[in-house]
Amino acid sequence: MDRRICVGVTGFSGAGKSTLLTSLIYQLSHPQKAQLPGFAPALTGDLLGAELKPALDSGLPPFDYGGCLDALMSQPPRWPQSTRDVSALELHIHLRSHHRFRNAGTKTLILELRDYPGEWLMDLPLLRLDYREWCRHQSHIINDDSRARLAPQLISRLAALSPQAPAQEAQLAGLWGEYRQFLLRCRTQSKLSYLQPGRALLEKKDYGLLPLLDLRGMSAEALAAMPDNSNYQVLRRRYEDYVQEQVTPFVKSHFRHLDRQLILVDIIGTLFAGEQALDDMCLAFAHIADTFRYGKSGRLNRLWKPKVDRLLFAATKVDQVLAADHDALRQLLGQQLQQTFSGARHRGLPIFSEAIAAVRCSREDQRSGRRMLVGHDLQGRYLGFENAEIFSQLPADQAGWNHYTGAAPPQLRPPLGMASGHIPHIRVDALLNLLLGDKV
Ligand SMILES: Nc1nc2c(ncn2[C@@H]2O[C@H](COP(=O)(O)OP(=O)(O)OP(=O)(O)O)[C@@H](O)[C@H]2O)c(=O)[nH]1
Ligand SMILES: [Mg+2]
Repeated sequence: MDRRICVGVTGFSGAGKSTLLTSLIYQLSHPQKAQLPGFAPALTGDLLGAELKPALDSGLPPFDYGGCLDALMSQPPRWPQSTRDVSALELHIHLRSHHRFRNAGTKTLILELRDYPGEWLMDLPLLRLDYREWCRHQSHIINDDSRARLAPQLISRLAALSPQAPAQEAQLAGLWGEYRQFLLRCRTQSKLSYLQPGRALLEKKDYGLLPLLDLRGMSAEALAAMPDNSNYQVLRRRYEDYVQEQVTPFVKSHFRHLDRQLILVDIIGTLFAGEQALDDMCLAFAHIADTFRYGKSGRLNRLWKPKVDRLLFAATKVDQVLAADHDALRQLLGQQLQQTFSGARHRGLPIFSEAIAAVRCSREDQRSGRRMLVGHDLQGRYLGFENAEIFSQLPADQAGWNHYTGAAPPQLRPPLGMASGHIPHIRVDALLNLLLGDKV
């Protein structure tokens, strides 16, 4: 009997989704070359191999494994190209069967992997909120220092936009352009996570979805009675269209099929961006937690009875820091998750965390008695560096945060020599175990 499991792989742009999928597929398809001691079937020799097939039933475009692998294995090696859309694939994992009554001697686990942008996940809370509620929610978070200081003028202009005034197309279009730039700055400059509409970060489309930031003293009834051509009504309709045309189809056609969800987190990038970036990551975790707890929210619940039985968070690219710091990274991620998921609401949702590098780009060396990382930077220059030490507790004050400011480790190029058939990694086997250990 073949078994099937559908796993969603997500993370914000650049979190390492495509690279991890490529490494995972490669490791499982080449069990003799892969080093997967933490994955029981590989250790016992029961992992016979895996075949890649298109996930035809999903109706989704195929994940470009060939292209990603070619990039990693080319001379000089390159990273896969950035992807912007959802994609899927099936991996038929062949395992030796020890079942007494089966004579075939093998069994197959069909692992369907679906890669989709984490930015889409950040849009799911919209299903729980009507436009008025979303405005209040945005008004609350946008006035937080980490966002407010990036675009003070835009925020005052949005706050000054009168709900009842007749909408002026040119004014709204101008504001939307600025708002989109603001969201992009929140991501690239401040490494913030909880940004809506999430799709605006990925594509330059005219969603025109703006929050009205000052709805104080206006009841739901008063807002509903506003003229059809008022800013409030025009923006409310755009919001509803976005939810209807972008968010709902994603849940219906894709999201609700997931059995397990893997969420990749660039915790190194976030930590080195500072306290506000880390706080915002926790805010995003809280909303992810609510999404997977489905719970009480009418609309989301009608669309989706989640069957996700396991939520996995993985810190990626840990090869950018010394092995001595890997555990601190796991501790930090674990603490943030614990804070988010410890509430009664989330009890019973199994969550796990790991720290991995899909493709290990550095190795450790000893120079003048100090441990260092050596590798190549993105331009291919040979590099030796020691990263700022990572502590397993978050800094208690600004002075503590200064330790991380401006000290982010360099981005690395994939290592040479993978064409010989071995993709070095860190703890991808442990991740596999968390993902599939109970199914094989
Ligand atoms: N050092 C290191 N860097 C990595 C690793 N995986 C990914 N990266 C870096 O992260 C970047 C993004 O990786 P991708 O796999 O393209 O990430 P993604 O989540 O698919 O990104 P999008 O397609 O843009 O959404 C790469 O270009 C590398 O610079 C890793 O295991 N180690
Ligand atoms: Mg990608």
